[in-house]
Amino acid sequence: MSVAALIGLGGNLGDVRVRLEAAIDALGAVPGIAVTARSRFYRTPPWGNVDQPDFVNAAIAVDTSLDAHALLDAMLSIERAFGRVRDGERWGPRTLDLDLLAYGAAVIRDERLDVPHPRIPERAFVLLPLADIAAQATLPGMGRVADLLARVNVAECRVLD
Ligand code: PH2
Ligand code: MG
Ligand code: MG
Repeated sequence: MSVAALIGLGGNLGDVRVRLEAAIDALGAVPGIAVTARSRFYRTPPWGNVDQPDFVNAAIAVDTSLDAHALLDAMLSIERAFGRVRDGERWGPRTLDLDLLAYGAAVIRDERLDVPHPRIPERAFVLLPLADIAAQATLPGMGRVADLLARVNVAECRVLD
């Protein structure tokens, strides 16, 4: 059985775009993960801690035979492989951040996972790329991606070509 999952990608240190491309390839190379759609890349102002460089953000859809925790483990190992250091600073600068946004229609809240990602509705940098690949998707408890996107300010986000 395979599940359609949505993953957000971001980073703001070094050549992020090249790294995001490589991370997408690395995810697709994991047994049990197939990348089915990818968004455009966006330059977005930092959210949370604003005293850091702009981010590049994207989103992908995958079909996966992995359960949500195994998928998370694969994502964390790719973050580490691409130089992610977790220094404990919340919302600080990072080389690569992979966030599990949705896992089918599942609602998962445990010590490792919070899915759908609870801050999706307030984040243009997540919703904008997500709408490229899943505008009509309904996130459990949150509503349709397109409707959520209509409620956030995207004025300072730019598509990269
Ligand atoms: N990620 C954060 C904190 N702030 N801001 C933008 N624009 N994009 C991000 O991916 C991002 C952020 C923590 O994961
Ligand atoms: Mg994140
Ligand atoms: Mg993260």
